[in-house]
Amino acid sequence: MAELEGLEFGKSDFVLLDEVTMDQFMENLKLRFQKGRIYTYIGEVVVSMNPYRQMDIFGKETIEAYRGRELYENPPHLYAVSDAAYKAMKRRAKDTCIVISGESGAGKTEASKYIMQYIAAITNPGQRVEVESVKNVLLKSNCVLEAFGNAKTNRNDNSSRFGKYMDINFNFNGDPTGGHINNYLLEKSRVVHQQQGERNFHSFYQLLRGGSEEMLQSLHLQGDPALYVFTREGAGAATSYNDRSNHKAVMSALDVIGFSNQEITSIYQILASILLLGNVQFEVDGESVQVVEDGVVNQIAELTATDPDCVVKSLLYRTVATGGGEVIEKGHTEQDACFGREAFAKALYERLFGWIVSRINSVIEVKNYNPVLHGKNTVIGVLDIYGFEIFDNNSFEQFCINYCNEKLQQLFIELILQQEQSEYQREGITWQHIDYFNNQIIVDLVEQPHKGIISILDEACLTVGKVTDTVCLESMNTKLAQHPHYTSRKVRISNLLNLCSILPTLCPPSVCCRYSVEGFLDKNKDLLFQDFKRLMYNSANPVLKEMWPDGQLGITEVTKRPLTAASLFKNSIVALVDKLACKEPYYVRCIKPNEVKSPVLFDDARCQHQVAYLGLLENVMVRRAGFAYRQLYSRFLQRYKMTCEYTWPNHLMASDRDAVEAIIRQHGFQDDVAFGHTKLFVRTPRSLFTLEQERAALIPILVLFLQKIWRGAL
Ligand code: AD9
Ligand code: MG
Repeated sequence: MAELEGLEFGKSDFVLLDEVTMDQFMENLKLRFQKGRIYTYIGEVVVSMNPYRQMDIFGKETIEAYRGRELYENPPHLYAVSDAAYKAMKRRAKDTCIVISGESGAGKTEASKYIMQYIAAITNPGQRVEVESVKNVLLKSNCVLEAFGNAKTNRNDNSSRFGKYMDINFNFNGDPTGGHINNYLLEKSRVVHQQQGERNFHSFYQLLRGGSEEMLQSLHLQGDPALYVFTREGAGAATSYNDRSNHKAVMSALDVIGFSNQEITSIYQILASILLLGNVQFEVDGESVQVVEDGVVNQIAELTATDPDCVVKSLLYRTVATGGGEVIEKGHTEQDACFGREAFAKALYERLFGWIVSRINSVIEVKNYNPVLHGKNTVIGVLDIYGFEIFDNNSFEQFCINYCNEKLQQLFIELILQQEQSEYQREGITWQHIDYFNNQIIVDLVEQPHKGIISILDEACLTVGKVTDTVCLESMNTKLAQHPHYTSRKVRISNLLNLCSILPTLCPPSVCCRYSVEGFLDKNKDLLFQDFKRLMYNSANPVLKEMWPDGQLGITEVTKRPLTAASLFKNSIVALVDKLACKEPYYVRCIKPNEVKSPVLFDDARCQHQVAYLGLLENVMVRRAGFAYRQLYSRFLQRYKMTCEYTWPNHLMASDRDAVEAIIRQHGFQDDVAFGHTKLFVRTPRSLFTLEQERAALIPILVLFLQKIWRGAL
């Protein structure tokens, strides 16, 4: 067993602080960070500091030390909470989930990888081939999804630009049998534009810098990101991410996962087509718009297995149905052509990403599962979603990401804080109410039907005629004028116009998150001309065709408006929250120690702000006033009655509650428990541990005893 930490490392659980004040909390957090103790508990919640350096606390030996142990037997670690989630799943057949939250760069994705590695390491001791292969695919999928879904931002060199929720399925042995990945709102606008200092998705640079000469030649590419409009802005951006070696890793991971050669080639052909699309230029020629250079278009046509004339046509014209049902071709303006080309590039990438995820899912989905033969199929979910972001210029993407974080924070509040408090009240346990900020008001501001921001945006998108972002902002201003968390200004600050501000809970009270609504409507409509869809559906490459099933619809058949981007996102987040809410949750709350990626700097103000918005202090208060464990009297009695002479084999007391009281008294735990109406509440897990140990020691004696009875020896 690993050594427990000495006091010089501070308190390993914030619950043990002398006083629960922000000062003491911060002092402990800082001390532990400085001493290289990056994990600290609040009960079962792990508070994790990003160390910004490699630590020797991961790997085989440490995994062994945590395997099967209880939380309080070892120093705090992600492995301990992973084990707790695994044990709950295996012993009690509970579906569990591990929710990792924190702002951008706080260490969520790294944490999720350690959790996955731990689960992979402790399962399948028999090394069964089919289980090993599932584990392998689950681990390898990370590398592929990161390549296509992550990018360098100004806050994180490897920032997740999509949300990821992965379910791992287990059989009754506790071995992984498969899994499923849900992805959320990829930030596809990055494909065509990046902010200064940022990059496009890693996959492009990997291909350009890591692809062999032969590969690049076959894709009509040259290995320099500065040559392509979509990658040139980020071509010089310094990053700790190694494109070359990661390209190799991705190629090998695709192979291990089971992508065929044709599929792998298609993936890179699509990436190349996107890069080339960025270099297509238009010019106005008299009345009409032309493509400047046919060569690039021919290359795109070759890579997408389509007809060059059709590519040109879809870039320059759109097919529309007139009121009378007549189908005509309408030439684009230069502006429309540019808009169409960018929308096409974004959609190509988004569909490619979605297809990669579903292809991985088809490999890992649980097949031939028979509950009668294999027992209950249980699940551990791991959620790693983009963190809360405030940039100088915040747009639709930040609005969605921040809404999602508010929603997850609300789930945390509901599950950890509200539920605890209301259960104590229900059970009649003396309890001092703790005030915390309930962020329902912000969630409502965004998602409420009719009055919420998403509804207002959707309404503007559905209105026939030219509704501009400014008009939509005015509509928000009217409808939300009285809202305490909404303000708006139509001012020019640097180059931003048309701002609306939301005062989120997930940032310090003095700061509001200011969004520029320019482009909101276009991004919400997410319009892609049907001509591109048809072009791709008619590709001779079956992989590409499969990604565009909606391209088979004729122009007059497309009548239903698709849901807007914000509504689709909202629906997926609501579904995610429902999914999480029915599982037993475990939390990892990540904190970023500073803005400069330093392993030694503890920025007091930045850390305190994160502690505040994550509600960690309230969490400690609830936990301290609260009880680590609770159980119905009948269940508790059944499990521990053998440890007490008054209750074994049966008790003669008036109620189960009295019998439980007898067990507690016999062990001297009176000060550590409270008796509710229907449940026993235990403050520290140590009492329970003692009972468990006694029970474990008694079981062999009992078995022997029973065997003797059966044999008639007694
Ligand atoms: V974002 O919301 O996707 O932008 P994350 O996921 O919270 O963000 P990430 O896990 O990517 O952050 O961590 C950022 C960087 O911090 C990593 O690339 C590492 O360089 C560094 N990091 C984070 N956790 C660890 C760790 N346990 N050990 C070493 C770490 N370095
Ligand atoms: Mg991440």
